[in-house]
Amino acid sequence: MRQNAPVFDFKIQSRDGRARVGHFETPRGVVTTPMFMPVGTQGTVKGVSAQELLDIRSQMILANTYHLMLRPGESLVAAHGGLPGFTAYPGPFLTDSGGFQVMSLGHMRKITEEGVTFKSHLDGGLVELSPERSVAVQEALGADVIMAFDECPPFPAERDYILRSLERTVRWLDRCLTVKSRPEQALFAIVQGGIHLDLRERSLELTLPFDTPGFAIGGLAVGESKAEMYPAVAFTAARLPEARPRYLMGVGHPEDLIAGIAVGVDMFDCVYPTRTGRFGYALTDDGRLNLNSSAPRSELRPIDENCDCYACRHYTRAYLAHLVKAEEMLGPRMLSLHNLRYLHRLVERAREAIASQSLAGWAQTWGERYFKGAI
Ligand code: PRF
Ligand code: ZN
Repeated sequence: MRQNAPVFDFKIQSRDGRARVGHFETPRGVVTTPMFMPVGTQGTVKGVSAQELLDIRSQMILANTYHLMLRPGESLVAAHGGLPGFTAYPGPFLTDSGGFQVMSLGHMRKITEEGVTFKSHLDGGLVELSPERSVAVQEALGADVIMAFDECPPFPAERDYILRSLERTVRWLDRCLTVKSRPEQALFAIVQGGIHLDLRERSLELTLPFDTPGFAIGGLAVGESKAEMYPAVAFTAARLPEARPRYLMGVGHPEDLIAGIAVGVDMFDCVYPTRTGRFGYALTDDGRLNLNSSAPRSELRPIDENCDCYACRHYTRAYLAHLVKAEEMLGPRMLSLHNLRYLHRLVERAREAIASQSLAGWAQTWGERYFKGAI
């Protein structure tokens, strides 16, 4: 029997052009959109504690089926009552289905109608993942939103391959919904089709009838240029139902969030803020500040005067640059925390701009300063 969440009541409060501010309720709390999800692949946002995630007002954390099924195994997570018990983060979670991670991390992948067989990146053992197994693992992990098991073709890929792949992704969606058994979890479908608008159209035509409580835009940010990605995002978002949250997977950079929000995207996730933080970079309205360089080492001001994160309230650029230089772990930790807060604040500011019908002007001003940003 097909089971999905009784559509979790996505409500839109305000609009500005195609952009919207909305919210939806999950069993673990309300999520206000547009929003950005920190990536906690292994059940931890690298270097950031659950309390710190709450402090910077994260709303929902992304975790991965692929990694957690291989280690520590979903039963151990289930024994803790699911991801919130395991990780001590009490708010909403979303789990990705594993297909994308198999493609980017697994070795010797074999994709058939049944599913994917691959060698574990941990011990080389053969592992199988299918729509049924992905849903079973995601049910054990206990996230509030779970994702359909899909295939994200590499970039570039043959048109014909992308077409056959997106059709199979729809058959996999059907199988996911058939075995899904926990009504409190909402399953989002994923639209594929690469950068080809006619293939996006085909994917939409086949996927929309499933009327899932939310829809994701997959298959992008895999190596194509922004000039190729943005039209595909705009095209797809414009054809997704108004009354469902739209999630652009694996995106992105601050400018991608703003571009996505402008065309009606509601949810984003990306490793960028934490990864670039680990490399010693801090996001600011004046661009990306490199704390590996010499200039910040003498600056007695915070990364960002307007930021309310712990790092900006307590530390100077000079101190943080010292931590980075000395390879002290507090450095990458604080930069990850700040960068996540920067993206949360960015979407908060976008929500305010939408509510006051000033998104285009705000985005223009933000972009001019961010890209001038020779700091
Ligand atoms: N599918 C899934 N997860 C993803 C993607 C996808 O296409 C992407 C694409 N950038 C990121 N994460 N399941
Ligand atoms: Zn900060």
